[in-house]
Amino acid sequence: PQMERTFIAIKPDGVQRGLVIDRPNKFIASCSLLRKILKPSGYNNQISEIISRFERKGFKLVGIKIMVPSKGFTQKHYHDLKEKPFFNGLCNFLSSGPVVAMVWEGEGVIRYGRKLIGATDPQKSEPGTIRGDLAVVVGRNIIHGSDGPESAKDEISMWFKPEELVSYTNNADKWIYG
Ligand code: YYY
Ligand code: MG
Repeated sequence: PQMERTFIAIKPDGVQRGLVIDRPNKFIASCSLLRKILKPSGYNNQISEIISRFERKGFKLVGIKIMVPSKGFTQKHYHDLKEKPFFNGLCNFLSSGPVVAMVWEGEGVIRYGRKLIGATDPQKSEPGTIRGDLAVVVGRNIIHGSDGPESAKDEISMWFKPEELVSYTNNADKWIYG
């Protein structure tokens, strides 16, 4: 397979709404940092929702962390949009709370990851997509995904150090790729 990697981030709204992991007892119990951050939100019902959609597809998680990015960091992340009227609000929002930053690997994961996420405006995202199923307005569309090979490369290197990414063989790989 032609392996590639993309950068996916669950924005502060997705974290606070408890859409990160859908089996809190199983997953959160194993991660004290997540437990501390997610408990106060009170929405612990289906928090693996987003991660599980990538996982069930057959993509492989090779990096994950939770952090509150600084305003300056989010401005760098969204530098392409700096002329837009919503740029300042967007950066304030992305730096307002914990973000779950991830790198996913797989054949076609950059383009297909965008399909799983759905259109930028949740009003236009198809049902079945993450934004279509779980979000209502563009300013709170709960997830980010790199929009092409260039941005994937740039965003991965911005958000992760090389040693934070893990290459490994998944037992299911041969059943996913043949
Ligand atoms: O890549 P994607 O997140 O789907 O959209 P972008 O055009 O890169 O915009 C980034 C981010 O900006 C979007 O997820 C929400 C926000 N935004 C907004 O608040 N208002 C708009 N009219 C367009 C985008
Ligand atoms: Mg974008």
